[in-house]
Amino acid sequence: MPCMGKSRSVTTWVSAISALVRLAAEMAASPPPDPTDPGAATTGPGPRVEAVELIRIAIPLVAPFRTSFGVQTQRDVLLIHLLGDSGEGWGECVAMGEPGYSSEYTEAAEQLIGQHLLPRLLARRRVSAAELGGVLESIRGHRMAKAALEMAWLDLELRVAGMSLADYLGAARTEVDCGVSVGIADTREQLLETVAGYLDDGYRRIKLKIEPGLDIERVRAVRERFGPGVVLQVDANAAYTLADAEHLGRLDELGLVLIEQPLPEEQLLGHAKLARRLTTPICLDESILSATVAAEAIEMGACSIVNIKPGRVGGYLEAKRIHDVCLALGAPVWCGGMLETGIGRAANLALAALPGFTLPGDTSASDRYFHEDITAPFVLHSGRLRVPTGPGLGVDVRREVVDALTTRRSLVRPG
Ligand code: SMG
Ligand code: MG
Repeated sequence: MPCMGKSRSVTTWVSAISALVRLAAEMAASPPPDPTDPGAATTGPGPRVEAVELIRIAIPLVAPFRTSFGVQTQRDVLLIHLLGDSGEGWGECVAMGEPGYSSEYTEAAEQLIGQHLLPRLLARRRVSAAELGGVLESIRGHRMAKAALEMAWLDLELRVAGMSLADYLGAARTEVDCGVSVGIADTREQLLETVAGYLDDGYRRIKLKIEPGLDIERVRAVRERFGPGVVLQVDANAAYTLADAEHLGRLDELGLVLIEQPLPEEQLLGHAKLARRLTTPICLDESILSATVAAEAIEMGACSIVNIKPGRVGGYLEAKRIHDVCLALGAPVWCGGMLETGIGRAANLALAALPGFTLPGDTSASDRYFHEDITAPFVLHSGRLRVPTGPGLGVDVRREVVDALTTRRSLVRPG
């Protein structure tokens, strides 16, 4: 009976996928000691860190960036500067000045790092980047704070080893396709002008921020002005509810690559229900906190595409595990952005060079964000940025620029 045959094959297919998802989730929860896995393949016993500078900078944006949760006019960034017995390492915390994108924010991250994270790490003679997650496991959450430390540890460790982060993570390409995230504009005309400028710059994909009331007509205007050839997607930053499903369905005729995070962070089931009512694929950002969540979200149909932001998930090693899980499950991924300086941008480009990153990311050129960056600027060439090849993150920090932007500085030492 064809009907029974179909249901048997569907059952087999579902259980095969479930097994794969379980395996992926287990691997993500406790990665096996595989020497090709950066999480396991340490570059040595880990550096000895003698002091850590916590530096807060205020760096103005070239233009205000409005999202459904607020407007940014400058970035309040926490930088981590490790001073080790064998060299230095830099990290950047992606938390924003206010807890609008997620519950983390810069001031809290600085406090947590100084009072809870660094004391645990510095109490050990040596800690490798791969061990860092385990040492900090007893502290719940605060993934952006942990990721900033991991970035600095990776930079120091890989500089000593003479290896680039891209090679360490398993990069498959030397340059990556770049998209740009366009904030909510005051008027439709301003939006069209901004998009036109970015297309002239050569960006390969446009992401429009949306919110209720500034969505369908704005997106339609961009589609009509620039035509079907422009790769277009939208990001709601959790501004809708499931009751908006019919309204969001009006996006379906606009040929979008995806809609990013329409519902609040914790509503995985809500996203699964919404996905069944849209033809536009759902991509999750805020909701994806780990490789385990990514596997579960894909399995339950909450998303079919994942935005990977290392800061949001606790660091580059977890980001790599999410990449691996998504690749195994056939879900495309792309690298998100948090308005990073050249430090975080360098690391994101290394990640975005991994084979599963098949969609252009929010890895835009430095001049889209800042008049003057704290590293040499990343410049767009034919819509792409080059992946740094030098040891560690592969960038040198311009200390005089950092100093000029510094709003607070403290030094933490062991014991
Ligand atoms: O770095 O180009 C960037 C910003 C990309 O839109 C972007 N990020 O939800 O994806 C997102 C937002 C989070 C930060 S908004 C201040
Ligand atoms: Mg987003």
